[in-house]
Amino acid sequence: MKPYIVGITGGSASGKTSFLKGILNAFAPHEICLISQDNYYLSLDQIAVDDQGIHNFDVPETIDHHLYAQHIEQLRQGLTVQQREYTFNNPDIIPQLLTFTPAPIIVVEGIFVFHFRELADQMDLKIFIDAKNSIKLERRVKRDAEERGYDLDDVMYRWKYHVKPTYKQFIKPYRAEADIVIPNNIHYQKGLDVVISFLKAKVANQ
Ligand code: UZR
Ligand code: MG
Repeated sequence: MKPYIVGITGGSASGKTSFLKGILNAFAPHEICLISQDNYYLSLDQIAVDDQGIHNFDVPETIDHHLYAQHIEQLRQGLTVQQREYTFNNPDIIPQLLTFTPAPIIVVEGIFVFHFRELADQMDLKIFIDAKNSIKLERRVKRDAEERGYDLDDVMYRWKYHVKPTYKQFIKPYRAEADIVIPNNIHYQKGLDVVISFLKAKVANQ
């Protein structure tokens, strides 16, 4: 059995995580394995600060992409992989040890997964989630407050100086090499349905 590797990228807060939750919900756990880039962030002391002394999480160097690529390769070979959960440096959350089990479909998700060639070259299908900047910012403000405990000034600063420039430099250029672009300004449900049907057929034919 050769797993089918699906890559999902898009700008921060474009809706990657919720789109792929929709995919995961449509399959039994043994049929699909999600391995997110978030879990490969380096620790805070290894992340560079900008000229204002603020950590910049939006550059590819913040990701241990060799380990990430190696784990994907191991899953392809049918090996189980373990990795510590990333808690976004939230001291209130105790990180868990995540176990990734090989499956017919492996989903690789994150803002730089097309940028890292050792990841992109392993993908059988590339999906780009696309949303307007204004919509992404709105979602980002809400999420960072609710899930990551960041205040508004912090979110706006990062958006302007880290998130927007990185989108232009490291994310958007790869939209052209995606197989499917899912617009997510209003909804993505039908796009999601199409992707699910396609992946169901892949699983059935394996
Ligand atoms: P998505 N990020 C954090 O907010 N905190 C961290 O500790 C690590 C990452 C953010 C990162 C990036 N930037 O924009 C976003 N910042 O997570 C990527 N600041 O995640 O694709 O789900 O938006
Ligand atoms: Mg996400």
